[in-house]
Amino acid sequence: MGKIAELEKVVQEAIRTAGTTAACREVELKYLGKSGELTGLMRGIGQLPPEERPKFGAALNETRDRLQSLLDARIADLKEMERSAQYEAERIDVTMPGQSPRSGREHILQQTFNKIKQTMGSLGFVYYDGPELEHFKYNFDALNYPPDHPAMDEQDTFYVTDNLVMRTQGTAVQGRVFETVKPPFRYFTVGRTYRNEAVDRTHGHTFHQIDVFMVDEGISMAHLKGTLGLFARAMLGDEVRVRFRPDFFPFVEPGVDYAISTPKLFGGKWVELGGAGLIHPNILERHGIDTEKYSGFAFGLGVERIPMMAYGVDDLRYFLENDFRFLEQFA
Ligand code: FA5
Repeated sequence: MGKIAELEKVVQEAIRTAGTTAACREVELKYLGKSGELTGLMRGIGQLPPEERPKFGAALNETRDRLQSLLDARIADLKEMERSAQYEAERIDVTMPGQSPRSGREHILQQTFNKIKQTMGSLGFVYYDGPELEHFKYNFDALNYPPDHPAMDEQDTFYVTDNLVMRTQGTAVQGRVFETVKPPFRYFTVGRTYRNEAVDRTHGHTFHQIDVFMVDEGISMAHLKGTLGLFARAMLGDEVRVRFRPDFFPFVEPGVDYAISTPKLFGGKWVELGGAGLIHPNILERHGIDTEKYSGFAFGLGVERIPMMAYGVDDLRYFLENDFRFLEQFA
């Protein structure tokens, strides 16, 4: 009995000083488990006189039960302490200033492309994507440029081979479309264009153009004017005005250039946007289209000019320089 009491004290102390639940498990294994020391005492029961055995057994069982409850209570306490320590370590200070993630947004030119596509799509025009590295014949020949015509000098470009150029105008897709579809049709394209140009605030060597053209019965300058007016208002608001003046492009007859003005910007001054006209009969005939029945209009303009007019940007070089301070303004 003395041994039981002695061992009980040892185990009580071991439980008291066990600092973690893992240490408690060790105590349990060492003293209370199947091959623990307390159970070991039970094995000696055979050496006792028979009349003492029940008392000894009962005392041993009671002691083990007491120690087990003590241990269980200690484990519960420690678990609680460990959990609070973990909470404390993982605590989030909600009063700390936050770090807002940098959110991306579409480039202002991409926003403009999307709006163009939406607007022209809603007017029934089909999008066509042509290559930036273009055959000379689509960029010039198919557009009714006579050989060595000075109009080509206005669009001096980057030759990659004798027959391949970086396209100077979105109008180059016309020949590709004319070769594959028969009228009536309405198409538009938006994309990069290139010119070997002295770069300044309004001219880049790399820029973007939108080109629009349609062929149908009875198409006249009135359709051109109406479509361009709609387009300009959709892009720049209802106050925008459009002005046409005669101009020459080999692929239209009559040809015009057109400018827009809005009361809010650039003091209401006229700003040239692009060229337009009725598609030259030579081009229609070249593709076997009956010019007695069909006629068409076309217009093309610089995409950069649209956000320049919408936001009062006075230098188109900003658009391709990727300066966040500029780009972040266009949410
Ligand atoms: C043309 O490119 C004709 N293809 C437009 C056209 C289409 C006329 C269909 C008739 C029928 P132009 O060279 O004028 O035309 O250029 C049209 C517009 O593109 C210009 O008004 C300007 O807004 C823009 N642009 C031209 N060159 C540059 C440049 N280097 N940098 C930025 N924008 C330019």
